[in-house]
Amino acid sequence: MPLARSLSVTSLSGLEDWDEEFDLEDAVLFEIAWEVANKVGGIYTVIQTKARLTAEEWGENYFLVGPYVESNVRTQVELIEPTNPVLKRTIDKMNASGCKVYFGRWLIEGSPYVVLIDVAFSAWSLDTWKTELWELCDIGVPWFDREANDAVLFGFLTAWLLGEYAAQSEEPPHIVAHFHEWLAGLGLILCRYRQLPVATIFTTHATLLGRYLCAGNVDFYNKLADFNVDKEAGDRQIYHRYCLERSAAHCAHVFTTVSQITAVEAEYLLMRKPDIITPNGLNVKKFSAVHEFQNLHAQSKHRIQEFVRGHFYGHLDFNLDKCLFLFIAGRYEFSNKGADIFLEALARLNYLLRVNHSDVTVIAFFIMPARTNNFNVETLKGQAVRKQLWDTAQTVKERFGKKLYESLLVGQLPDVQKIIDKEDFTIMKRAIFATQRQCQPPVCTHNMLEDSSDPILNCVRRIGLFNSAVDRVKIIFHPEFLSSTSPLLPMDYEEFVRGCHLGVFPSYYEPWGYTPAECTVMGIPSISTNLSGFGCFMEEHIADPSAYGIYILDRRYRGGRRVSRRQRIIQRNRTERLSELLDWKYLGRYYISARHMALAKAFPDTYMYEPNEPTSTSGFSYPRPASVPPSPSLSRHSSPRHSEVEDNDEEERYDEDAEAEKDRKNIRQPYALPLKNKTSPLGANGNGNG
Ligand code: G6P
Ligand code: 1S3
Repeated sequence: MPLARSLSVTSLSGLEDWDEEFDLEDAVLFEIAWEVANKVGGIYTVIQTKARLTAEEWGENYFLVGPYVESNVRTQVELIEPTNPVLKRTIDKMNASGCKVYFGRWLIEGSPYVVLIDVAFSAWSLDTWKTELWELCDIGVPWFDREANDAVLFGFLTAWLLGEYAAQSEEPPHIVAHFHEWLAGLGLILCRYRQLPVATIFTTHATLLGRYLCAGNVDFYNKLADFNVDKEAGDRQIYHRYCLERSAAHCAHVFTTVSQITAVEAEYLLMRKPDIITPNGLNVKKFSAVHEFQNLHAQSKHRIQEFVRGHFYGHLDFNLDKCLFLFIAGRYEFSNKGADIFLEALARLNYLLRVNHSDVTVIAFFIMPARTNNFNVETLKGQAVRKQLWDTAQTVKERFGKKLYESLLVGQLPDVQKIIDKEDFTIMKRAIFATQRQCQPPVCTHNMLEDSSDPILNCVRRIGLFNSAVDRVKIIFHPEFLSSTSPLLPMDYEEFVRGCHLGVFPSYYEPWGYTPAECTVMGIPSISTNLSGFGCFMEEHIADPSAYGIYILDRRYRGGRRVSRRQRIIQRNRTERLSELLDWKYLGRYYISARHMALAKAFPDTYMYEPNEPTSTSGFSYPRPASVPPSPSLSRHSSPRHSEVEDNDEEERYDEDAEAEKDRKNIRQPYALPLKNKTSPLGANGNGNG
């Protein structure tokens, strides 16, 4: 019998002390998800950003398994011959038996290997496999549920892959298979049923029932303990999906979810308490110079300002330098993502700005994809008019420059009365006439297919924010994800976020919430809620989140405060300093723990798991910044001037550096703080062995 190996991970308090004695040499890791090389939502971001760290740990023995989607493969995957001889035999065997399985490298950071399975090619087996599923565990999948049919095909094919891999191995293999979300869950159920030598992990990124119940106007969090889950799932015609999800959670050696709040939800709705919480990280890019990311903000902001110049042509009666850009982005779930609260808050903010005769204008962007018939004419025209004005200015400038040059050549100053001639005036007047507009700047940039029933547009109609001149809050609804090739706003999402002043994500249902986390690592302050995994995580680990630009709402209305440019710059610096907390370099340890726990449960003779390892994210706290708080209501200004006027940039930079230095001294090693609470309510008490 091989020697038992132990894993001891000191604690959350010492990043450097991560003492890992697990010998993974003969083990292989398969990570299975519908979103491998296939962008549908947030799970894609988890897998894509985590890949580099996992590939570093597992090297040649790490394989991501996902569906084969031709358009994705063409742009993201380099198909190659399998490098691992056992996997090559496995894939050859499956392909010889009527499957289509591909192998390649996913062209992302870490270049992980991917095994992509063409589920449509095996659709002829659907009925047989559905019958087997019914006979095995009484789960009947209706013919009309396309997504569930895909889940059945994907599940049987992934279980086949893992079983075949075990069969093709010469030595008994140590396989870890990590399944994400219900769509991949059936593969796990079949692994356990067939008693494959596989250590299984199931991670849920949201529960099916949670998502459905929250979207349906239910007092979700207060009634969590009272739901009749079978009935609720049946009423929503998702009982078969729910059964797949719940079985996967129960069959797994290790069950994990992305946040404490979803852990509680899972305990009530899936009836199993997660063993470990695996919060979502990001790959953080740190800049060597302090100002580098501030400069990126300024550059991106100028590009958004250009778009605004076009969108509001003929109505540009506000000062763009005093214009703040707010945004909400994500899957279009109106109330789950908090778009309803955001609109209500904007209506109130508009009122406050108007009655106070403020010279600040707030432009709120809604980036949420909906069904459309492409851009609308008025929006495209705005950008065309802006471009025409730019071209006109360039033409006049060139003619002006030429005349000036010629005059200087002959040793004369030009006659300023004549240097712009009649023709110049004519083209300039024509350009100005072109900016006349009979209608208000549009709220929506696209032709909506369901315009009359669209929840954002209906709410805008109710609160009456139609981009009129008197309103200090303007709204732009862009019902499509951003792209750098767009003729309207040619920026990718990251550039856009960098150019904004605040991300607003007042979600009601949000297991984690990548959007505020992405803002944080780019140094952009954000609003989230204490109903989102991210918000709770930050509240737990940062002594004063709002001092760092992490505003966590408890879904109660809070009024806006006047904040100067200097304070915004300081706030961005502080926010960006939190990014290491969200880096996979740090958060990846929870995935490592989950794998070790699963290996120890599945192969107890070979592996031993010591539960002194952190099994929840509790245990450290990021201190309050040493420097003055950013809010005018709390801070004392170094000079009275700051309270009234926007500062000039040179002076700001001086303050900014001093501020950063003070904070750096205070938070040099955030993880070196004493452990607050070693015993987590979600300790290592999994019940997945049965
Ligand atoms: C960055 C730039 C400054 C610019 C400032 C604008 O800090 O480095 O040059 O003045 O952004 O900040 P604001 O919050 O007004 O967009
Ligand atoms: C889910 O995606 P969503 O936007 O449907 O998974 C994400 C990744 O774990 C998570 O960040 C998000 O809160 C969930 O809701």
